[in-house]
Amino acid sequence: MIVSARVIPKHGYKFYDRKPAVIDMRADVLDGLASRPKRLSPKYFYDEAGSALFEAITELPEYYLTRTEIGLLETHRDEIASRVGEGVCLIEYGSGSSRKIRLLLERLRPQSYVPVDISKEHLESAARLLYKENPWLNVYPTSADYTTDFRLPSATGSAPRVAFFPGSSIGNFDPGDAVDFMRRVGRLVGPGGRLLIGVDRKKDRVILEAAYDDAAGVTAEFNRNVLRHLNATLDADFDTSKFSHVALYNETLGCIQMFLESTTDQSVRIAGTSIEFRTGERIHTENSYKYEPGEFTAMAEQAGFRRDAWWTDGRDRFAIFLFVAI
Ligand code: AVI
Repeated sequence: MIVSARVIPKHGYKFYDRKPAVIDMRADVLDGLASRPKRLSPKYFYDEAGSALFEAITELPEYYLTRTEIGLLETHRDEIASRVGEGVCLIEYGSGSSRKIRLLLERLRPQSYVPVDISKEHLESAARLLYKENPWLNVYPTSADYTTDFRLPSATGSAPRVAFFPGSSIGNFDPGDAVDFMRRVGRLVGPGGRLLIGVDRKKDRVILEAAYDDAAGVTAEFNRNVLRHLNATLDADFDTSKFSHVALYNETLGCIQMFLESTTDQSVRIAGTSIEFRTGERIHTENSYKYEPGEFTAMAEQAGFRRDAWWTDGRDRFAIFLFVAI
């Protein structure tokens, strides 16, 4: 019998539950709505209906982000693979349906793939499907809150680590939190480990505002769906027809800001508490920061990375960066 000199752990498929902390949604929502200006965390967008609406957003003609990033991954996957090397442990943050990683797997031939997501059920089914399609790959879905420290499955062994964070989801953090997040990623991948990350670039406000306020009104429904989610989960009685969707590019901050604006004076009950709204009053629901390549590179450097390579599209809309942890 021939025994390979290099022992690669082989477990096929294994689910890891890192037990993400359960948030007190009631307290968090009431606290946000008691703030001035009122705010709701974007994490409440993503119930089942919200996740489906987000998928629909990614197909919209105005929402160039997803298709531009996919184009970049397709065009540059050979170079990405040759820089990253084979046999790595590939960790995807907020993996969702693992759609984008499929573009890289054949070229990268990683030793293991660790999709990390807070939702257990969706993570399980998406990871099982990916394993079925790629039986040569160790797939270790890990349910964890990636904005906090979490342990990688021990089965990933000593393979070099590569974190993948596509979709410009980094833009939904405030810049200081984005640097803290990347510092955390740097600790997880260790010196020499890598971060492959997609970032939406600054551009003309007309293009940006259309991407977040599409003609078909899908983003408006996505925004309003947060109120439906509160109605279902916190026994609230929001009338969604009395809130309009607002998406504005704040040039000073370099971010799209989304709001729900009350179209009338109204009172809403949430978990037994009354919240008053004046006509024109807004709830801030999301920030989506846009970065120039130099600006984002400086943030990654602050977090302890150096830039190895980066790629952008012909219209300078989106960028993918490959960083190495120092
Ligand atoms: C998930 N995230 C990167 C999206 C974005 O573009 O900031 C969320 C989104 N909000 C409205 N449209 C899409």
